[in-house]
Amino acid sequence: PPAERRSENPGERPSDRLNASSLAALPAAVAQPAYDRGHLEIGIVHLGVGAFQRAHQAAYTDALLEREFGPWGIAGVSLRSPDTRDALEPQDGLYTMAVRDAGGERLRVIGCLLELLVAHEDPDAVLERMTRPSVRIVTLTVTEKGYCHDPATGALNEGHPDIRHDLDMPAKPRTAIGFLAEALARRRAAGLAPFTVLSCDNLPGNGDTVARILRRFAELRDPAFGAWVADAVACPNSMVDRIVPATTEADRARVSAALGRRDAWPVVTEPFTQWVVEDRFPAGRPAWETVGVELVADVHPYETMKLRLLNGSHSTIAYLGYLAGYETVSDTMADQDFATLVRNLMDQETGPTLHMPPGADLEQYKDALITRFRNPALRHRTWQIAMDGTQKLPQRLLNPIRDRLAAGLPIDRLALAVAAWMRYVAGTDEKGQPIDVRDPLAAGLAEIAGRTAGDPERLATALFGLTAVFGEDLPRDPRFTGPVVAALHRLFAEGARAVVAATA
Ligand code: CS2
Repeated sequence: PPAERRSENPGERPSDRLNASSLAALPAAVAQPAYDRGHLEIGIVHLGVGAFQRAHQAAYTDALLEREFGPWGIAGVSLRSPDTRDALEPQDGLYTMAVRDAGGERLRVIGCLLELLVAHEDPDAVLERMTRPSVRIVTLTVTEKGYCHDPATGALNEGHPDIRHDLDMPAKPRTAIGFLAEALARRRAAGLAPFTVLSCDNLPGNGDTVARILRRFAELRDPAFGAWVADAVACPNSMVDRIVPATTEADRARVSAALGRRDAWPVVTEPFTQWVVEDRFPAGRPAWETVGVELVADVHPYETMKLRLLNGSHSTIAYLGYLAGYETVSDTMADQDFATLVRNLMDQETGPTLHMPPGADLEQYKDALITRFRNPALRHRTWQIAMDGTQKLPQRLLNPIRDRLAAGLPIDRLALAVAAWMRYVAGTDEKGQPIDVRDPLAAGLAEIAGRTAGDPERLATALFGLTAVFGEDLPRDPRFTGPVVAALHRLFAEGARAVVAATA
């Protein structure tokens, strides 16, 4: 819905709205911050203030402030869309987090988001916050495509039009990378210590990735600056996990009714939450370990476990479930054949590629995932997860495929998932209706779909040509292309339900 519907209600008075002055009147069942928001300083700038960050990183920092007050308020930045700012500014940055499962719903108003900025409207304001001495961390959830990189190699895409723009006009950046670089350059010039850059996106080695991209970008601006960034800026890796579907109108209505005043943009999530972070914060950090964050030396095993088991299964559910006509993850998982396929995918294909993190139990982790995917209180749309497949496939499905092929092992279910993505980006569903394919490469995907006109062999061959997705190796390996093309043939001929039932 357009922003007006979220933020403006004709005739609404401030007291009808969730905000600082209406907090005192909230029902006792709704938890709310007891700490002194008025004395909270901005210590973190967050780029990409969406539902995920509000239900994850902000929820941890809010819990921390409740235990131990400190200078860790958050300035939330949207790069382009004004929607979050328009909804939360009249609420003084306050919003409700609804934690839901079959057992019910718990509500808490989160208080650590102090202000909301829209970079596209006012880049100077964002750069000013990022160069404040009090700011010690910049966190990011800008989604995979927000890194403007080549997903297959993890290198900066130097030809990306927004990156070109940010190199030409460094003081008016458009991308997260451009903002980080300009703010760091200003801090360096002012003799201020750099902030720590903490990526919270679902990328393999997300800290290493942002470090690599940022260094290259800085080097293109000026080699000496590039060397300084490489030397001085810490970019710890992190694994983030919490399922946070897009908020619906029904969520807004239900939460507002429970509050007795309107919350234009609550977040709705599950009870499960996990955050594993490498402890490299030279400028200091909140004592997040006191509220459940796992601070470790090496995030890699956690991240691979999560990307392959959770996100790999999610993408499989998204493409196959959507094609089968299922609207949500839990609807898809209610179909026994799909549930069996997902379990077998983890048991027989993705799970065996993992080196589990210390103390983690693979069987328990998979059991918990199945329960989480089945959560009937979340309406997590298959269409939402299906977005940006070109950015997600490498780490979720293609890297486990590489590991299995290297070990000479079969990839039937993983190949079916890749074929389902291909069937999905063909752009027409099994009933002949158009699919709204959202992807940074959508134009190229549509061109390929049009040119290959539903011929599975030609469609697959053309898509394999996307080197940024499949790399140079997989398209040349018949042990990969063979099963994918075979599965794609069957998806076109028999439909997703029949193929899932036969493959499960
Ligand atoms: C999902 C993730 O939309 C997607 O691609 O797979 O957002 C997923 O819900 C989170 O990573 C869970 O931690």
